[in-house]
Amino acid sequence: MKLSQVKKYLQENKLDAIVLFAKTPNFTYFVQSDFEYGIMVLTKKGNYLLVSLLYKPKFKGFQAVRWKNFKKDFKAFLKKHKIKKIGYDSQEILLKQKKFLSRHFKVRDVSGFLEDLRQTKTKEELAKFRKACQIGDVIFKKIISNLNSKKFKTEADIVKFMKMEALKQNAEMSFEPIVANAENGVVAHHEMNSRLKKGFLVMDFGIKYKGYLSDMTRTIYLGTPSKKEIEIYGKVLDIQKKCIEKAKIGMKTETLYNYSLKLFGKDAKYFVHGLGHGIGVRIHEKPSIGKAKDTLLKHSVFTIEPGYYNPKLGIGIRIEDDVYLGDKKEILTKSTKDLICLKLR
Ligand SMILES: [Mn+2]
Repeated sequence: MKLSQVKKYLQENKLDAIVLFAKTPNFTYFVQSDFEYGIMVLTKKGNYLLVSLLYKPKFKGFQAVRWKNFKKDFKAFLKKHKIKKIGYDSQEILLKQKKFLSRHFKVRDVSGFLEDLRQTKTKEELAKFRKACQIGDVIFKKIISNLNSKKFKTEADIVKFMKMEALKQNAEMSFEPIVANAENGVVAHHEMNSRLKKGFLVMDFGIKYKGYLSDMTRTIYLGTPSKKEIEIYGKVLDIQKKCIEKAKIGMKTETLYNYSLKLFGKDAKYFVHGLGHGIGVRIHEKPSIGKAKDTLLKHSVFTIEPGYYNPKLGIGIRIEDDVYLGDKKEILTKSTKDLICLKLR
């Protein structure tokens, strides 16, 4: 996983190593798996996973170093590899871990470098995204058919169903799903125990597959929408499609965001968040598609998710896809975006 670029970075920045702890996105990134134990040490000469005797990790490009007595063996390891100056990830570190590192090393924050490194995806990563998105699409289909046969009474029932279906496919949710019906769609967080009723139903959920996170939103309608509601949905969908079409390699993200505002026109005041964000081992990565100074890079994966939130009308709509910007542009989330209208019981 781009370990050669790490070596180059260490050389250029006069660091001896980058040290990462288990259960953090960058750790996941470099082992490309959900293995969650030990300490990772990336050096100019080699890459090491320090683990207790319980584990025997086998990962491409890594050597396992198993400790009997952590303190003693860790010190010996440092001495052997002459590690004094290290980089750490300030975004994902516990206070006690930071203290531990400062005690043994001269430290420098390298989270920005790691974030930039992760922005372009390899084929291997893309395959994981594809699988995550595919699982999400299957779950969406099942939700629609269950709504049709009236299996869900509340928004919370749908969330529970998403979670169970993900587990069945050896995956999990990439974040706590948002399922918001009618006027609930206008607020960011709400109690999900009210009965499903007439109105739009926003479903924003993602799948975590082997460490990689997808993020998709579909908005459907329960009951029969008014002409005005159909019109607003159509507008959001049109903007979403146009923004995907417009996105291209080398484009400033702010340009794309401003384009979406222009398309919203007088309704731009109802679009209250960014247009999208990179995804990967974290749910919000670079690039940020809003008022940011980021650029759409070749081989990046990001969301495009315009929304419309009108508290007066009690209407919330969001449509979100995951897009891969390779030689060709590819929409990874394939669920239909045509407005699905379901009968209420
Ligand atoms: Mn999103």
